[in-house]
Amino acid sequence: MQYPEHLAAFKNAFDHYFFELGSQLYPSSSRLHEACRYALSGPGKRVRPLFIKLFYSCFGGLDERWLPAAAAIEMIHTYSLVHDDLPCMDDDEWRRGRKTTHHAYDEATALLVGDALLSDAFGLLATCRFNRPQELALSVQELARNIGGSGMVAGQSLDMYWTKQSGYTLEDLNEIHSLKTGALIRAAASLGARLAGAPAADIVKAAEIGGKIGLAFQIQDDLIDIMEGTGKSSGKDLAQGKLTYLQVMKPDQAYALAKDLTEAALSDLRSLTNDISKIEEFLRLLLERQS
Ligand code: GRG
Repeated sequence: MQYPEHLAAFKNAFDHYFFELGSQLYPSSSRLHEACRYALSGPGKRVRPLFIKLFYSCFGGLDERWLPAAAAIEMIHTYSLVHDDLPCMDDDEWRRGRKTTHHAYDEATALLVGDALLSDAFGLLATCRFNRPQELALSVQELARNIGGSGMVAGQSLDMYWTKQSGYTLEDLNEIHSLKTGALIRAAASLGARLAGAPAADIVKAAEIGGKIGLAFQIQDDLIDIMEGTGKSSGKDLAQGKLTYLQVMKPDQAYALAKDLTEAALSDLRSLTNDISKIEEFLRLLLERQS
């Protein structure tokens, strides 16, 4: 996916910070540290870090305080991918154009890489500077809720339960993907707003907007699976009996749903803040992405 200049600048700033951080957190030549650096150095799109930055700026944040928060969220995202790729889950050999961590190393190491990234992400979040000290505790609580046993992990569990089973509805799909994909983007949106010092009511709304954006992102991810020449192995999700929106609706309906969710997110944002142009540009880019 090609980012316009200003988004590419944010992404470059993030990548620079993130790679330095990987070397600082995991400096040794131990197998675990090497594997952590390997997992962190995969070329991701950095969608969640960019959402933190964009929500931070949107609610008036001006400095670089978004970087550690964005890195914490990307570490959690990376942990979820490393664990999702394991043989007991999605059993994937390739991720971000490279061997998955358990193929490059071994299963036990990949499991421990995920454990390390998840734990160290919270350590990093604890270093973030908020305008009001109590906001840090609220952020930790909110992030944990979004990714834990009633958040992303619950979504993954439901996804595994329903994969290869029939009979699920659009409501089931919405619930699963709101948890599995939406919850982390929800957390990114509210964390960006909270760091910028937004009022409590706006932080709640930012989280809701993040949830809508997360679902639209997942629907587009499902559409990419059936597109030719997108870099994803075409039709892999469908062939593996994975839970996708295209099991319950046609591609044009799925695209319309993603578009509606994006427009609803933008309209909600407009009622909160004046300058949404950069988020709007990013959302439209994500809606039309092919990778
Ligand atoms: C193992 C607890 C646990 C959770 C796993 C994130 C996840 C939950 C599974 C990954 C598989 C998947 C396709 C999830 C849907 C969310 C999604 C589209 C992830 C890929 O995110 P991108 O496209 O990836 O932002 P990059 O590589 O660009 O960071």
